[in-house]
Amino acid sequence: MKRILLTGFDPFGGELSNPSWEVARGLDARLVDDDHQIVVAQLPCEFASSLQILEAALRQYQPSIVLCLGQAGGRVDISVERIAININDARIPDNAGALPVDVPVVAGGPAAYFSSLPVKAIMHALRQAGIPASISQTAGTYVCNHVFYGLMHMAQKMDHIRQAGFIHIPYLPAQAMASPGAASMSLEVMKSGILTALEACILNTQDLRLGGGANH
Ligand code: PCA
Repeated sequence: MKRILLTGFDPFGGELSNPSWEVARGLDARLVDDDHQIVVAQLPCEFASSLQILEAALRQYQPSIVLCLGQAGGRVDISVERIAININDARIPDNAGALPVDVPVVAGGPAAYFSSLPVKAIMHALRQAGIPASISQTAGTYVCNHVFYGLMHMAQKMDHIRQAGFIHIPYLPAQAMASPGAASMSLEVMKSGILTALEACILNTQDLRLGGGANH
């Protein structure tokens, strides 16, 4: 049985929950396409420790697919991240109080890494399933991008990892109640969407060539 590592974050920024962890833990132990099983890890929303916890989970589980999830409050759909950049520039302190500004994730590392997930195939599969989805050209410069970049950096040296990347998900409805006008998506739809995304990863060893560009 191959393993899929699915991660989510602790709540941050005064929120009581984080949809990324609610989705990940809700999918723990699920089988995907019969020969892959989901294992999960909860990452702290902290620059300093998040990648240590992720690295420990990668070593423990030796997954063939790694999908890290994060909350993107205000985004309207499931956004499949295309690129991780080598910069931390925090707008608010992380859960440990750290506020790095213009510090590389990995000193001396390349400027960016592309996701090795089939991002267009994932977007397409989600839309086919009736779940709003898009390609995102930036995961921001906070802890999510930090984890995404660190994941891609580590994955280079871990032969067991076939595909790795990051998906941002919207607020849960309960969170959006506190921010009138903000978009949200139900936990059930997001869980089903992430399962669909993982099936698309297994089915598509090569990405599809579909439009998914943006002007920003
Ligand atoms: N979202 C934040 C960090 C943790 C999370 O769930 C981000 O987008 O950087």
